[in-house]
Formats: sequence, C-alpha cells, structure tokens
Amino acid sequence: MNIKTLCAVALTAVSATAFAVEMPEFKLVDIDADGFISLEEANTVAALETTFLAADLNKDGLLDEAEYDQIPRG
Ligand SMILES: [Ca+2]
Ligand SMILES: [Ca+2]
Repeated sequence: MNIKTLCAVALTAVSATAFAVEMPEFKLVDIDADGFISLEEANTVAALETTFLAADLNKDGLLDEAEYDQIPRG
C-alpha cells in the first residue's frame, strides 16, 4: 500500500465518521439469525447502544427489521 492509498483510506474513514452513523445491515447485527436484534446483539454496535430502547417501538425488548430500518442514520 503506497502513501496515496493510505491517505485515501484515512480520508474515507474520517468522512464516514463525520457524516454517517455506523449502521451495519440488519443481518449482520442479528448474530444468531433469529430475525430479531436482542439488546446483547445491539451492544455489539456502538451506534445502537443508545438508540435500542427508543427504536423498540412495541417494547418487546427486541428489534425486528422494520424497527431497525426506522432508526435515523447519517
Ligand atoms: Ca438475534
Ligand atoms: Ca420490538
């Protein structure tokens, strides 16, 4: 990797942090693939720790894909 590539990678990382909340795909967060994101699974994503409770619209302690999708990002 040359210095130009390194700079590009660094810039990409900085702009991603500045403009978008790090929100991986639902399937990637749903580690046990049961179709719901549990609090434990949510805690693996920094951006989700604070939004989990607010995003859990039906208050069942789990996020389904629809609840996950309505979390504001970016
Ligand atoms: Ca799960
Ligand atoms: Ca829910």
